[in-house]
Amino acid sequence: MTAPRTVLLTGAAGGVGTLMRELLPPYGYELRLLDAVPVPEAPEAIVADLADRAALREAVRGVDAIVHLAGISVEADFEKIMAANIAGTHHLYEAAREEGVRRVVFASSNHAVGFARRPREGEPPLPVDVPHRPDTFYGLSKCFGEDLAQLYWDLYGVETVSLRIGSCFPEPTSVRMLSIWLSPADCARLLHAALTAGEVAHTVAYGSSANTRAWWDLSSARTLGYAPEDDSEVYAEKVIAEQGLPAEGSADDLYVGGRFCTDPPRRPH
Ligand code: NAI
Ligand code: 15L
Repeated sequence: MTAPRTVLLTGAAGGVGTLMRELLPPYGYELRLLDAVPVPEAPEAIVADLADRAALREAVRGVDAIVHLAGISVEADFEKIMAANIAGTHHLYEAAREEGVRRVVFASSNHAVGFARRPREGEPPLPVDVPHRPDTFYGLSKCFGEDLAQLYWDLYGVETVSLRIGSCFPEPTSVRMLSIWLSPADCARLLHAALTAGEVAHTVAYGSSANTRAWWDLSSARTLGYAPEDDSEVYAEKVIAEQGLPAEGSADDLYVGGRFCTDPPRRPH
């Protein structure tokens, strides 16, 4: 596909959205911003909930692609996840279909496969084609998003890259994050690759940096053109000194999703 220029960024007021508002424009994108809450220092941003189908249709009109970050990003009551992440993502895809937007980059999550065992030392990295194994209703909503993306490709030719993001924060703050950290700069590289790769149909890729302790097979992301440059190892000594290694047999030790499997962080009611 021709390189997209105008990109709708949903979830623009959130953590990743805030980072990407700074890091994506240098790649040549003109961002149209959307969030349910006002976006700081961006009065031009569209303030709309994913429940508002008319607003979504208007928001996607004329864009070349969509980066879909909006949604609940931790565990919550099923009804809330249902509205924001499941129905909301469906509304966005419908708007894309109706307005002829050809490509979506969907922020999936490692929690779509959170109950998968994390590889031990010497074992091969986790491939993208492991069966879905969500650890929460939140993870389940990401499984839905990936399947919805496949459906919209098969039925309507709307392409998606579903990125199973690890932990995208300025720095890794836990031992688990040393394996799954996606630096903000690498996140921008990955989004750029997902936006500009040739035919992608529905491609699923893990999103992490070139971490020494990486758990995931990044070949799918690399095929898109992603070349990560950062490695969490520079933070390892500090993080391990502060926290120690996860206890053997703990969720952080056993599973990709870590504590989401047993004690997930929750959005307040
Ligand atoms: P965040 O919680 O900081 O931001 C999410 C944004 O979506 C918020 O600004 C919120 O207002 C907006 N939003 C929520 N419900 C909405 C609705 N119904 N309509 C419109 N906007 C709505 O999350 P973060 O960390 O920025 O993550 C962005 C995306 O990436 C999320 O979809 C998250 O699930 C996914 N992700 C993030 C990871 C990370 O490490 N930060 C890891 C894996 C996936
Ligand atoms: C996610 O999917 C969350 O959105 C993010 O807040 C982090 O908790 C991340 O996964 C993680 O697994 O560290």
